Amino acid sequence: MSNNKASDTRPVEEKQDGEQNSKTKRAKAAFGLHLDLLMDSMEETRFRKKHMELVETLADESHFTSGEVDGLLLIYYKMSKENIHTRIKDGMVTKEQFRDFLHSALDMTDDSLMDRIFLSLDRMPGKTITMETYIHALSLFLRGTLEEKINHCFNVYDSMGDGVIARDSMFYLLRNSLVSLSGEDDAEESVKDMIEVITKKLDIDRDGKISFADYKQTVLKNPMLLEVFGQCLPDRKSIYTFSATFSPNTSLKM
Ligand SMILES: [Ca+2]
Repeated sequence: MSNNKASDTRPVEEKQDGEQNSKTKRAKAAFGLHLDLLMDSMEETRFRKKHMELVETLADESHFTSGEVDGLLLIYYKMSKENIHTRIKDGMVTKEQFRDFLHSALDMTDDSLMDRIFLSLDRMPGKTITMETYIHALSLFLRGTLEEKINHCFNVYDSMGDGVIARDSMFYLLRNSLVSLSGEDDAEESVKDMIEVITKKLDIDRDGKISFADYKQTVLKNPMLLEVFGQCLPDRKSIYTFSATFSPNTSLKM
């Protein structure tokens, strides 16, 4: 296939444009830029007006103030604008975009658990996430209580959805997190040793499986064990850094 046709797609007037016109062009470009900025703030105002009630509802349901929800929804809005020429439903953010966002803004880079993390955050099928899910997820990640985090992590680890983490699930989870941490592939023996140690700590009723009750009781006493089977939450440093971008009082709160 020849790409001669595609090689010059500039409009005719631009092709005829000589050096003497470059000044005008720059002025036009600058004007266009101002217009864009103006459009942005007008759009933002419209967006804010449209979602005023939702902001209040989400502020009630989350650990954010309405000002913080507002700031976070603007980020959602900006992400959704990237989809303007795609077939994604107008104004929606895709799960893939949110995944990229968690990767870059909150440094959640361990891909082995990401699918499970998404199932825990959003049981809805489909490519996109709603503003509600987005705010609830960030509320958990940035401000979640220990109990909220316990529910989330257990959901992630309970891959069979039957309320217990059996030995083979432990093996799978620990092997994955060990391989992604150390890069070593022959982790089997270390994983078996880890299962012994962890079972001793977590399996309170000694039936060989970790139930939600086992896990919750242990982690409430010893929060260090929250992410014992792999990272399901952002680390403190990323939370702090990201919080500063939408909440002006971050340093006072930490
Ligand atoms: Ca048990």
